[in-house]
Amino acid sequence: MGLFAFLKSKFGKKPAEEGKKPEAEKQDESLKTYEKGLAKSRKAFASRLDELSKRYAKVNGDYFEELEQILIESDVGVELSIRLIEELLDKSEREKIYEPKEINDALVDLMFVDYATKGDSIENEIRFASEGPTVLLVVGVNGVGKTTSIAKLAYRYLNKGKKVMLVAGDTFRAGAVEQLKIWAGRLNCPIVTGEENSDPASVAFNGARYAKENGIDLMIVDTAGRQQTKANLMQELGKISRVIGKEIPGAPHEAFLIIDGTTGQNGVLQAKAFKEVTDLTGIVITKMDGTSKGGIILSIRDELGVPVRFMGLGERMEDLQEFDLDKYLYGLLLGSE
Ligand SMILES: Nc1nc2c(ncn2[C@@H]2O[C@H](COP(=O)(O)OP(=O)(O)OP(=O)(O)O)[C@@H](O)[C@H]2O)c(=O)[nH]1
Ligand SMILES: [Mg+2]
Repeated sequence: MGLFAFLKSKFGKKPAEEGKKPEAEKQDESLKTYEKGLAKSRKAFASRLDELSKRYAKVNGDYFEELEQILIESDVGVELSIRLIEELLDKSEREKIYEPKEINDALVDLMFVDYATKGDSIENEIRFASEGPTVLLVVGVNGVGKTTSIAKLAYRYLNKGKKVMLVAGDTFRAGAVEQLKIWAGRLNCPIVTGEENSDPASVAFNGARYAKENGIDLMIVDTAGRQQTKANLMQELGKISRVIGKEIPGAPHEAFLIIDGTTGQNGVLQAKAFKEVTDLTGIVITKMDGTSKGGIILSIRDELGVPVRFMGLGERMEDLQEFDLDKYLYGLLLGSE
């Protein structure tokens, strides 16, 4: 069975069932969030694939060229797009597939296989240390959604019964500490802050102390937005990590880079630069609801091998979803509307 058929049978509309289990309801909610959050991307990608397949009776060179263009414009990345099209051409010739719809299905299969076979495991939830506090460091350029994603992640793990605390490591931007304090108040979780313009590493140190002494399960460290081209600011991240690691062995256990999904291929450049100074364990792509270029996820995976762990599909707390490849492809290709 091709992936198209598989996704349809997995997620396609089923008649309403009485007395659904809470777990199944959660799954439905999550799928709806994907469908809604990826509406723009779906419109740009799936509708164009569909439209293309209707214009050609049989695939030919022009068809593949148009297909490549759609991939590139959806931010799948030039290199990966070219490779996908080459593989597709090969398959078409080898297996004598000339039907446009079949080719499109095969493309989706290739996208799936390409993603699923790269890099490490596909477990996306935060991996908790076997004992002591688990530390998550959150980094990224300015305005990508670090602080709000932190709030959403805190919300997620508070709901799972974890003791969560926040550390206001952005001592640089006026108002940043206040912003995180407001979130801590709303979420009702402890926060460690420092003075404006104080050394973020010392705030992180105080945070780590607090976490150890108060039996915290998850300590999330916010950091100031920084351009990947500013060497001194990038090195500061290394210092923060080292200081935390001295207090809590193995920390930071997780380091997430936040990328704004609307920035396109520049996100890939950011990821490369941040990867050099921190041991990134995951990527969170935000604002997917605001872009029609949902293919960015594939190119990030292709070029970095760092997994996308969470995806921001809107502004509600629940809109930060664990990344799920099936749901993503469903939302990108088949969802409602
Ligand atoms: N629509 C949408 N908006 C988002 C999402 N994630 C974040 N935002 C918005 O993006 C804006 C910036 O978010 P912040 O969390 O303050 O970004 P930041 O990276 O902490 O910014 P700096 O601290 O200034 O570097 C806010 O208006 C958020 O509401 C998302 O998934 N979807
Ligand atoms: Mg911030």
